[in-house]
Amino acid sequence: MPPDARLPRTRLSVPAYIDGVRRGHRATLARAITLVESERADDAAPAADLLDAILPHTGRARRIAITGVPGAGKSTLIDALGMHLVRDRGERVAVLSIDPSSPVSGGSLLGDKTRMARLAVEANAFVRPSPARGHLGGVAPRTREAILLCEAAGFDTVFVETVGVGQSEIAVRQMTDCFVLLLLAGAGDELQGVKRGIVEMADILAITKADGANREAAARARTAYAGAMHLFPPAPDRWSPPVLTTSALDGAGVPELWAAVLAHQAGSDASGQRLARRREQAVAWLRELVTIGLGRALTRDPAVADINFDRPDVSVVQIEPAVDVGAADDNAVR
Ligand SMILES: Nc1nc2c(ncn2[C@@H]2O[C@H](COP(=O)(O)OP(=O)(O)OP(=O)(O)O)[C@@H](O)[C@H]2O)c(=O)[nH]1
Ligand SMILES: [Mg+2]
Repeated sequence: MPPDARLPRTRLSVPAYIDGVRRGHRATLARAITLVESERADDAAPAADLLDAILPHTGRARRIAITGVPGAGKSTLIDALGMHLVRDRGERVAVLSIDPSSPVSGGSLLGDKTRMARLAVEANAFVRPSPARGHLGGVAPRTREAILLCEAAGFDTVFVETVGVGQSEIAVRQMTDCFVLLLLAGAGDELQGVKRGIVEMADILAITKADGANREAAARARTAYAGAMHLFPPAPDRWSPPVLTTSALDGAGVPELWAAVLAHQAGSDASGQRLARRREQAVAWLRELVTIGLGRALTRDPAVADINFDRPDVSVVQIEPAVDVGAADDNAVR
């Protein structure tokens, strides 16, 4: 191991990050995401400056969430979809793969790269696993900022892969335009632990691994889900979530899935729903930043650190009113 392997890599200057990201330089983009994900106090100001600078160049990508229970085939399907976009449609695709960071397994960072083996080596693709660090159970704390950086780097589509554990879907839905739920055939939703609320949030459903011996079961599951979808109240723009079957293995249904994403986008653009959703998301983001910032400011405050909460006479904590929410959070909200 080289002597400095355990030390953090040296940071770039803010203009170097901005320039590299804007030119779509993937190594710089990866380092810029590391900077905004950093919890080091001295990274906060450069991260805020970087986000400030790139913000005017954001907002143009399609933001697509791909979710589903562990092993539903999310990574493999994103690989297939991404290849369809890069090869057949000449687009640039970024994938933020949110790893659940299991303290036991240490997460599957390498696993995700291998399951997107084809896309990971494409010049017009960027695959980035991010540790979730326990934040809301599955979405990395700075996923939203990472999406913005990918947009500033010129990617047409940003996929966010998140594992289906409930809370993370709600968080990821608050940063994407289209929510694709992957389901396994032959398991039935009650058996695969997919909560009704998550099915209700989905804009598109896909029964995965519809190939080989599984093809018929997938078709049956599709029919069952398509019937069940009618029981949910219609979306505000009356979009009716289609249920498709896909195989990442033989590519069946992959172009159709992309066509459904585009149809959803066209519909939500026409109805104004996408804009409304992004506005709501910006408000939710602000709220979250304020909460995180206040929490950090509180825990860093020496007056708070000195309090012994175990003392029986400590029941009410008085904090000085001037709470510094932190430069990064303050500047990032526009
Ligand atoms: N037959 C078949 N197998 C598939 C297909 N897609 C994925 N698999 C297999 O299913 C397993 C899980 O696939 P992943 O893509 O890693 O699933 P995931 O949902 O990303 O899993 P986690 O990220 O661990 O939650 C792998 O062994 C894949 O080879 C498919 O379309 N057909
Ligand atoms: Mg995966």
